[in-house]
Amino acid sequence: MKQRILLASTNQGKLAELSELLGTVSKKVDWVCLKAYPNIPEVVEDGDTFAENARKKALGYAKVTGLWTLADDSGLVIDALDGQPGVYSARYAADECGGNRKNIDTANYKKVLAELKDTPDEERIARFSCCLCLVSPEKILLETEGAVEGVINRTPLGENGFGYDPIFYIPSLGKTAAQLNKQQKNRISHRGNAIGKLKPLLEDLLRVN
Ligand code: ITT
Repeated sequence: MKQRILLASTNQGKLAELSELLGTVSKKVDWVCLKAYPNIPEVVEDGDTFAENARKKALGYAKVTGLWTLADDSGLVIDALDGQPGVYSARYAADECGGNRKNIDTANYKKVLAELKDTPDEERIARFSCCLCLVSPEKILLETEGAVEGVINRTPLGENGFGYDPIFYIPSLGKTAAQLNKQQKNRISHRGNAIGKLKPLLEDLLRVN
């Protein structure tokens, strides 16, 4: 029998991406996402780390629904900004753009570029980080973390992706994340990396359950 798992996100794109990256393991899962629970109270992401937020989200929704729940949290960590925007990545420039969700991605990366205006090239080191947490309503079952290292470019480049992708330059590829297609990004991304680590662990877990 398939194991039902709630993905703690309303983002259908995330569900499709997860299912694709998990490959055959995903066929053993009956996935649902938060769209199926329109009235569920939102779990506030107020942790200090990605791992804490993923854990909090997963346990919060699992307790309310009684389902195994998978949650993720991710963001951009910049060494020269003491780890900012970090857990604030999604809303880093929220004040500057008056809460206009449509422009938030551009406002966020423009704020990073402004903050790093005087930072020399060799100190513009950054990484995207992603934490995944799978829980039952009672306990944590699996946790994984993935990251991709890069450098903050001085100008935005590329049209693909979202968020900070246009300013995240990956030296080994000679491109920003926004210049990669979906397959290329999945291969190297923090999320792809964390899901890749989850895959064999989930396979084992589903075998014994
Ligand atoms: P949820 O509704 O599922 O929480 P979200 O958009 O808040 O989706 P995340 O928590 O995964 O997504 O990421 C937080 C922010 O970090 C996101 O809004 C982006 O600004 C940034 N980010 C995360 N992954 C990224 C990626 O692959 N490329 C560019 N920016 C990314």
